[in-house]
Amino acid sequence: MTSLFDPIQAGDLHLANRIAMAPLTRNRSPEAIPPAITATYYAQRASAGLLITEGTAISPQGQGYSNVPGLYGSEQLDGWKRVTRAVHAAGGKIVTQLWHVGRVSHSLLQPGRAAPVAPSAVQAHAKTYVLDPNTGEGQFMHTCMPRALALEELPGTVRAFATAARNAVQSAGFDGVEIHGANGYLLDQFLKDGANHRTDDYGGTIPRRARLMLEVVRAVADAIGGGHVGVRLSPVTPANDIHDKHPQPLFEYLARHLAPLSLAYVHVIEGSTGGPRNVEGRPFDYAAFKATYRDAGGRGAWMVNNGYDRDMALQAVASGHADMVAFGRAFISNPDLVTRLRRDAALNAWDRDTFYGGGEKGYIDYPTLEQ
Ligand code: 8OZ
Repeated sequence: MTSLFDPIQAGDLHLANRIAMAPLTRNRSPEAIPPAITATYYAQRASAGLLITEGTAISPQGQGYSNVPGLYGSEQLDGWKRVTRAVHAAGGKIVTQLWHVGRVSHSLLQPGRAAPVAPSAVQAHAKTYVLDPNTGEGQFMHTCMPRALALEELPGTVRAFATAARNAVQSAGFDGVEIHGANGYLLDQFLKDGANHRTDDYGGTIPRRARLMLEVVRAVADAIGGGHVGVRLSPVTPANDIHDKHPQPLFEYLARHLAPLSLAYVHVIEGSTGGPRNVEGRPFDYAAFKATYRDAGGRGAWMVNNGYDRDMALQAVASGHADMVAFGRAFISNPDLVTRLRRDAALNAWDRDTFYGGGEKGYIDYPTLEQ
């Protein structure tokens, strides 16, 4: 029987175990440049089979929160190079999460203080974290009314994902990338009918709404090889005010079209991101979603996330529900989470007050077990 602690080949990534560190926004990268402590933070957690970085903006327009890192400037890539070197020296594997927030942004964070972009001019009832440009104080602010991307702009959006992927692997030394297709950000906005009201070839039917996502995944796979690419999806999360009337056929369509791309993995958030695993009024059959992917020839690792504890994770892998399990908050407070899970040791509690922003406190000072 397969164990959570067994190695796995995920596309071209050979991973020491089936435990991933989920992407976690930490807002500690002023000027979008990851500082030296970020290298320490990820290296401390390098015993994870796979580290997935926090969401990292592919372009200035893709930024939606203050002090989030990027992949579009040479100093940003140098900052990440320091991270990947430290992780590799510690024996780990690390991919970066390619992020475009779409409408979940504020004009204060956009180039030229322009409106954020989206499939359609539909505002999200959501908040984003913004530093006041005058005082430097952080506060949660309502997202701005977006403008709809013009048809002619979409090839540039696709190219921005591919360029960021190439930079991530060739300049910053990452082992691959994860495309952020979840949580109500740009690609999820195109997928779902609550945010996508377009009447052109990128809106309306399921194939049209899935088109931008699939173009991005194919372009990124062409740029760095599909075996170095993962995709994160959240079929029913209400995060960032996103919803769709018929998620099951939408995601099964996506599964059939992701299957031939020889991806490293598919990463599925089950339920409400960081919250309940069942979302009221939004049923979803995850087993059918996975079966659709496998039946269509998809061989990437199936990674699951959201509210897994040790027993659930062991069971998920042993039963074949999943090939890998991603842990989020538990990794913030337990750099040696893999050892603790192996030994069934107690976990450190996390401190919510230091999740977003700040420095070393709550970032690189959580204790490991005595060796
Ligand atoms: C928490 C705070 C800010 C951003 C996501 C990138 O939900 C995020 C995020 C999470 O995917």
